[in-house]
Amino acid sequence: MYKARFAAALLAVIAAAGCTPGSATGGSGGSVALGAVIVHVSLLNFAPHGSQFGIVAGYSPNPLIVSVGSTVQFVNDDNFTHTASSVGQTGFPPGNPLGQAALHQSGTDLAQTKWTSGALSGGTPSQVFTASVPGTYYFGCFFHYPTPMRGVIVVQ
Ligand SMILES: [Cu+2]
Repeated sequence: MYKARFAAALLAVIAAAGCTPGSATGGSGGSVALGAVIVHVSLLNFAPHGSQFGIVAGYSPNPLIVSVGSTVQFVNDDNFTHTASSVGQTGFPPGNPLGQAALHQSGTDLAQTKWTSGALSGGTPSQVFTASVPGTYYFGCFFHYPTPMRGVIVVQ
């Protein structure tokens, strides 16, 4: 009896969490948010190619163009760890500007400085980012920047 009631309560909690907008979080146990534009993350699948922003790779679509007010979420399609971490709005910096802080999830809006998915293990989705301010957002992977993992999101 107790076990049955506990199981029912647990299911109710899970159902409630699944219905809460923006409830998705990074790390293990995160879920893909309804309505979010998904950026797939894969070193293996998305080879370097030229773009108006320079060579990009490791994310798809890349560059991604979204309207103001959209939400964006990164999903790691590989079976090893990546990040999607802001490197600013003025182009790709040389070298690797990403420090250890990139490994710890931060930010919920692309317009925030130094937003990062944190370390996304294989198959894991990031937190949801809102695209609230028009602009060009450059990002990359802590482990694989500058080549071959860097991307651009244009918010317009
Ligand atoms: Cu990577």
